[in-house]
Amino acid sequence: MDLVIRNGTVATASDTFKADIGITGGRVTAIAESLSGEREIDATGKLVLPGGIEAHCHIAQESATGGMTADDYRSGSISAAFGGNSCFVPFAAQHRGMGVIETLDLYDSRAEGASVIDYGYHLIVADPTEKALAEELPQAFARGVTSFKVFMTYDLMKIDDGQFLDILSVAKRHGALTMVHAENSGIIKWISDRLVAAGHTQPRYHAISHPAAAEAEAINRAITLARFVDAPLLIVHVSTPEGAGLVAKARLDGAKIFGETCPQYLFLTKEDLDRPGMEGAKFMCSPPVRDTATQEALWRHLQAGTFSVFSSDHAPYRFDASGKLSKGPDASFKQIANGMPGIALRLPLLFSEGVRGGRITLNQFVALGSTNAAKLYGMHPQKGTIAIGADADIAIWDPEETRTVTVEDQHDNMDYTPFEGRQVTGWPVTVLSRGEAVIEGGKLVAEPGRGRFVARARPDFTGHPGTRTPELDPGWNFGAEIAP
Ligand code: DUC
Ligand code: ZN
Ligand code: ZN
Ligand code: ZN
Repeated sequence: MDLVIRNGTVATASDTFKADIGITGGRVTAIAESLSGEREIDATGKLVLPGGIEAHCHIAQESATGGMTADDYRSGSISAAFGGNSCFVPFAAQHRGMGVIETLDLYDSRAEGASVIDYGYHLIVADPTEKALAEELPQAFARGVTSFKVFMTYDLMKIDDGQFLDILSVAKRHGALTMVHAENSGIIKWISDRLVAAGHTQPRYHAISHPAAAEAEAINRAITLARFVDAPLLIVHVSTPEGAGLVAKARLDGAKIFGETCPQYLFLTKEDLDRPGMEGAKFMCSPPVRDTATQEALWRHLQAGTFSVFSSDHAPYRFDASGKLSKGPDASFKQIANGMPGIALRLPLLFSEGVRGGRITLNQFVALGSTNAAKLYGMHPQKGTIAIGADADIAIWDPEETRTVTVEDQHDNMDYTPFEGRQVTGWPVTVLSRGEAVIEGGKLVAEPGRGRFVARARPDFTGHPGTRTPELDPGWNFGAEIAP
C-alpha cells in the first residue's frame, strides 16, 4: 500500500469505528484493524472522515451586473481544502445571450490548471432558449454537468413558471437535479422601492426587503411546479422555518424534494446588519440572515432530516471598493453585492456547534457535509464516503483543537470573515485528495492544477417515489418529457 492512515476513528454517514485505512493508486484499497504501508500517517486521537464536498459556492463568477467574485479556482479551492474539503462544485453561470456550451467552455478555461482539489460545476440557466432546452442541456448532462440551477428572483436571471416547468421536464428526462433560488421577486421589489424612496438605504433594510413570506411563497410555488411534473428539485439556502416546513411536508409526501441550508442562517442574525457604519454590509446575503428563533428551528430541521446538504454559499465580495462598496461608502442596500465567504469555515462551524454541541451526530455531520452531496450530485460512491474502491478523499480532524476564528483561517482572497472572533473546537488538520496530501500540518502542500474536473453521473433519487399528475397523460405530446 502507498499510504496507511493508522489508529484513527473512522466515521462515515452511517458508522463510526476504529480502523486503519490503506490507500493504493489514489483509492481506498483496505480497511482493517491493522495495516502497514510505504508511508504512514498516525491518526491517534483524530477523526478520519470523508473529505467535505462543498456543493454551493461562487468561484470566478460574475454577477448578472458584472461584479466578479474575489476568489478564483486557485484561491477558492485552497480555502476549501483548508476547511476540510476535498471536492467542490461551484456554478457555471449562463447570462442572457450566452449559450450553455459557451458557458461551460468559459468555466473550463477558468478552472483549468488552477484547482488544488477535484471540482465540477452546476449550470445556472438564465436563458432557456429552444436550443438550450432541446440540445444544450442534454449536452451539458452528457459532459458530466448533471445539476441545473434557476432563479425565481433578480431581473437579469429570473425565469417564469413556464420556463421553470420546461427546465424541470428536461432535467427529469435526463436524470438531472434542478436547484432553485426561491424568493418572490415581486414582493422584494415592492418593498425595496418603498424603502429606498423613503431614504431607508442602510444594510439593515436588506433583511426587511426580503421577508420570510417572499421565501415561503416561492418555495411553495417551486415545490408545486416540481411535483406537477414529478421532477426532482433541491431548494438551496433555505433561511426560514416556513420554507423548511414546506420542504419537510413535501418529503413526507414522498416527493423528490431536497433542501439545503447554510452556516449564515445558523450563526448570524439580522442584528449583525445593524453594526456601525457600513459594517452591516459584510453580513448581507440573499436570502438574508434572520433571528435566533429561526436558528433554533433550522437546527431542528437539520436534526430531523429536512435538509440533505449543508453548504457555505461562499459568495466572496470584499469589504472594499473592489467588492461590496464598489458604489461608494454610502451605497444603498440595493447596490451592495449579496454574499459572504464561508467555504473554509462551513465544516468547522458545523462540527463545533453541531457535533461538539450535541445537536447532531458525527454521522449526520458526514452526511450533511459530504455524503449526501455526493449522492445528490452524482459522485457517489467515488466520492463522499470511505469505502473500498472510493477515491481516497479524506479529511483528518483534530476534535480537540480550539481556535478563535480570524480572516487568516479562510486562506482566501477575502478581507473579512463574518465569523470573526467565534470560538470553534474541532479542526481539519490533514486533507487528502485521491491519496495525495493537499493540507498537511496546517500547511498547503499541493500544487494548483492537480485538481481534476469530475464528470458527474446521474444523481440517485431512490426512496423518493413521487406521484404522477393524472392530467399529464403520457400519450399526449408532452408525455415523453414527463413520463416516469
Ligand atoms: N444567491 C446565491 O445562491 N448566492 C449568493 C447570492 C444569491 O442570491
Ligand atoms: Zn441563490
Ligand atoms: Zn436584495
Ligand atoms: Zn449561492
